Amino acid sequence: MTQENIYGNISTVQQQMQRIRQESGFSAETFGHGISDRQAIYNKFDIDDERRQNDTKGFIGSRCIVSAMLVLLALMLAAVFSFTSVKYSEMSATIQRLDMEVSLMRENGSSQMRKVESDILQLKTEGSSQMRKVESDILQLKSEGFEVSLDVKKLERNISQLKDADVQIWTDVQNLEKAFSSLRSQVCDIRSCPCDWKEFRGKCYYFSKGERDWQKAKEFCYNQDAVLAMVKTQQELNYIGSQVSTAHHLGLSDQESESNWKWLDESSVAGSFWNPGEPNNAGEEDCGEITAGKLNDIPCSIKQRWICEKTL
Ligand SMILES: [Ca+2]
Ligand SMILES: [Ca+2]
Repeated sequence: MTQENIYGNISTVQQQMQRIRQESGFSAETFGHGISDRQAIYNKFDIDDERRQNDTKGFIGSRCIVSAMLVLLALMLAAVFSFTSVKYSEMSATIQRLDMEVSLMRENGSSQMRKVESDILQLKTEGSSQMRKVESDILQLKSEGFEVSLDVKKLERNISQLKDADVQIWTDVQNLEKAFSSLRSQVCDIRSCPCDWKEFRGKCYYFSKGERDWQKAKEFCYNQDAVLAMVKTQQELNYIGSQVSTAHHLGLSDQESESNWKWLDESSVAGSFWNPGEPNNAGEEDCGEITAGKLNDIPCSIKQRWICEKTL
């Protein structure tokens, strides 16, 4: 639609409005303004009174309804305002209370945080103290372990010294036995045999009081410038047998050759000197003894009394 068409339409409408005014007789100033305008209309078109009264009553009733609605609206607005005010007051109180609670929580949180920090510091302090205690204990244990090690080494040295002393004691015993034998010979030189020795047909015999194995007994006799007794005659066997009531080692063995029994001077032994059934080598018996007046073979490790002899 062009601008010229629009202006043409407007002009057409204005002309129609002017024509309507002229036909109805209303001026532009009175058309559409209140009761006076209506009255003018009534008068113009000659409307009867009853219709006019009804129309006026309806108009007045409409105004009353509008007024009542306005009052009701005002009351509703007042109620809404009152309700809003109450809610606002409650919300303000709630917000204030929440602010206080937040402040209190912050304060409590700070207090608890300080408490936690204090606990952590205390734990660190206690932990350091415990660590120092453990380190001290470790050092003490190391020191004690070192002392124990020293004690063990000291005991080992003592044991070694005791072993050396045992060897020395045994050597001393042998030397004392030699010295004792020499002294006894000097004291008893007026006699045929040393003190505590017995003489029989040109020989001196020593009957021990202690007990030793065959080898130790042999060494004892050697230290006495004697030998384990060798029985060469029946008379000698009878004599020795009469002097002892228990078994005694003699200078007899088959250690060099099994069943080849010889005296220490390599001489043979008479077969009739053996007890019946001997020598039987029962359980490896390689050393000779006298028991019950005759000979028997026994293990060399048996410790028992022995007899030494030496020639006058
Ligand atoms: Ca044997
Ligand atoms: Ca035997």
